[in-house]
Amino acid sequence: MKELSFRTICGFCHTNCGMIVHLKEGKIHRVEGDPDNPVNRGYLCAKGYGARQLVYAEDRLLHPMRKTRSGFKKVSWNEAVTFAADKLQEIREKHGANSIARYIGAPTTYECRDGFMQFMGSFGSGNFTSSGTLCFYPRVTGLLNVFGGRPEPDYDASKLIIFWSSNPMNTCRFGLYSAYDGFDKIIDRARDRGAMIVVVDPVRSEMAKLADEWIDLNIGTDAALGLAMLNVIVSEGLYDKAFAEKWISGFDKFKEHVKPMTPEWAEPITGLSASRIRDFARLYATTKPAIIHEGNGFDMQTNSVDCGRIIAMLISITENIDAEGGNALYPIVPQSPLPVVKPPKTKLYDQYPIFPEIPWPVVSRSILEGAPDRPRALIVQHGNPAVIQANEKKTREALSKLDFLLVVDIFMTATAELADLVLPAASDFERYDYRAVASRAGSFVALRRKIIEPLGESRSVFDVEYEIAKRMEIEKDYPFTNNEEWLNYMLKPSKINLEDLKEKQIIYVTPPAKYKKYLESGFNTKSKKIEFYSERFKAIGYEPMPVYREPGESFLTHGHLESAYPLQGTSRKPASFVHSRFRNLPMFQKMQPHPLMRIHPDDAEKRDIKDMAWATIRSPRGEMRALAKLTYDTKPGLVVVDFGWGNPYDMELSNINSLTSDELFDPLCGGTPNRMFLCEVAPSE
Ligand SMILES: Nc1nc2c(c(=O)[nH]1)N[C@H]1C(S)=C(S)[C@@H](COP(=O)(O)OP(=O)(O)OC[C@H]3O[C@@H](n4cnc5c(=O)[nH]c(N)nc54)[C@H](O)[C@@H]3O)O[C@H]1N2
Ligand SMILES: Nc1nc2c(c(=O)[nH]1)N[C@H]1C(S)=C(S)[C@@H](COP(=O)(O)OP(=O)(O)OC[C@H]3O[C@@H](n4cnc5c(=O)[nH]c(N)nc54)[C@H](O)[C@@H]3O)O[C@H]1N2
Ligand code: SF4
Ligand SMILES: [Mo]
Repeated sequence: MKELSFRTICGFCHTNCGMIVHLKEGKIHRVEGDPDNPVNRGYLCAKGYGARQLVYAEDRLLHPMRKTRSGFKKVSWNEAVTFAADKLQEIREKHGANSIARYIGAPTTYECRDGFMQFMGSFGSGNFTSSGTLCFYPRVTGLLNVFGGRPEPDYDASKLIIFWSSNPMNTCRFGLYSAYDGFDKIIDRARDRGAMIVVVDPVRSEMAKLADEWIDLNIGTDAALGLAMLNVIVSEGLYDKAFAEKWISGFDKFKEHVKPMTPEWAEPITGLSASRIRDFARLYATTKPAIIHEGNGFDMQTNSVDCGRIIAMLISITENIDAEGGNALYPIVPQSPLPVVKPPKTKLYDQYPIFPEIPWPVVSRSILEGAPDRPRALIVQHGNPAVIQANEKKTREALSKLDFLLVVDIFMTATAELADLVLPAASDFERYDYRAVASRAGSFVALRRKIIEPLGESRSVFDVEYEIAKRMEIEKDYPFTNNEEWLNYMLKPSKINLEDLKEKQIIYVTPPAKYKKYLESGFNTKSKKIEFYSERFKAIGYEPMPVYREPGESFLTHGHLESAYPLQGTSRKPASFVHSRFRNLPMFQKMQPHPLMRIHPDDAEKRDIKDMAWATIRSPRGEMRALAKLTYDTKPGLVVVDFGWGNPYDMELSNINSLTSDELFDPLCGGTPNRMFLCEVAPSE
């Protein structure tokens, strides 16, 4: 039988590569990269090739499942929707509209980003939470507060590329949402141009191995490095005075602020010599244009927002902001607002007022403490908090204490197992969806296509939320009733629709990037300038200028733990998986069956730990097991443990977040230090 082929986009990670799906006898037969999608130009990573296994997985959730005393029971959609609507109605009558909260995981698809948004609006609850405190929100909060935008690296004209706490060789995340004529060729092209590559990372990451220079600072000390670089740039006059005068607000105060933050001050903190810090600052300030691609490495520390501010200041003072070959503010695809009317913020936002949503630890604590204004019901969509949030034990406790937990997923995950009701989601190949992509050539929209009918009784999220809304008689504000209508509603401001996209697959909706737009309209901040001194932070009682804070769980802040837990632990995202996903699929399992713990040979020898033998890692919170990998890629004293195991189909004691603390926070955003904990390691019995 002839193969039928469809262009679409992968949804397994934020990169959303163009993909061609081939069908045989109505079933997905094979997939390949789409050469005409500017994101990947034909490349697919190994995970993308696993699409067929995911769709036809034996253990895929295909029916609504309701928890009973004797375990989960298959129920009809009618029963599931009635149960959800009744429960939510009952909770609202007893405790008010803010008694529900919506939780999403990493928004690798827009369906994930938007699912249950309008439902919250129609229900009247302003409680939005997610994995955001661990992902890119903390550093983006920092960037936004300095220059009012989140720039994308403009790789193809850059002379110096700094990957700062990012490892896109593993994560394929070269920008936030941008296309580069094949992201897998960015490094080759940079090399051909003679551009220099520097990596700032405590670990010799896959990207560090390719770099011209690896700046191997102590973990969690980026703010000290960045502030010392700013000190060098200011004190050596490596910036344009006219630019600073015109475009930076509070610069005089800032100059005083960084005066004591010399490279000599930063040396014992960062573990980098003062001369190395000076050289790095000079290199960055004098090689133009240059990029800093800041990544997720300092989000899961306790000084993430200020790290974001410091990076923004480095980018600005060197005039790389919105510069060709620097960090550019690409045009944005216009989209409609969701929900149509946003409910007011609740009291749960008060503790971290600059953060755009409620940090999950605030929600979790309110539940555990039985606070009167706590959410009683949680809708978890496309997320797995039980595995990915800090302190697995406490997270599970909080989820278990809810009056009602609704989970929408495609597998029976650790979080789904705790739910009262689990709804089977249609996969990325069974529903319409889209992605807005920024790029030099202009910003475009790419279509995710419904290629096959949803398997079993699985359904798309918008379909489900509308059904529940209808049952509750709160559907009148809904601007859509299914994915097709949602897509058309969202893209109305871009003047394109589903029919156009079906025909063309990719549609550019903005002109090509223009640089230095601030020359015409200033920056998107209150003062229209780059804010080195933040009046907003000051008014809240925060430090108006960024500072170095000793990282979360360190020997300085927690000296009493040092004798029992003399090692620092951090986590790593393996290339074969996205977070906690898909370790139940044979192909993925084969790529990496078990979590690894990278340990320096000196530390291993002291503890009699052998290469590729099982080791147990203990922290003040709990323990996990991993295969030890002896390597010089990590420094003595630092063990690097793989993240993402912990679902029911994984082995026991495999979740790194059984080790991490939910009691230490970035004071500006409530983020937990999932990248840093004190620990000890021993051979496993
Ligand atoms: N220690 C440590 N902790 C971390 C991190 C770390 O590096 N170290 N990383 C952090 C980061 S950056 C993030 S973003 C979070 C990630 O946190 P999450 O996004 O919560 O993690 P995922 O495992 O991706 O969970 C997504 C869930 O969506 C489900 N899913 C997949 N496809 C579909 C679909 O089409 N529809 C629906 N409804 N569901 C679907 C998957 O089965 C999975 O259960 O973890 C954070 N936690
Ligand atoms: N294969 C795969 N790809 C993914 C994901 C995945 O789970 N797996 N997740 C997706 C998501 S949601 C995200 S947010 C992105 C993240 O992607 P990236 O932004 O590339 O971030 P990570 O790979 O999480 O971490 C980058 C580096 O930070 C380093 N690091 C740790 N602590 C510090 C520190 O204190 N300072 C500095 N300078 N560096 C530090 C780590 O050693 C690591 O090499 O990846 C996305 N892509
Ligand atoms: S999982 Fe791989 S193929 Fe899919 S979007 Fe991410 S990088 Fe592309
Ligand atoms: Mo993330």
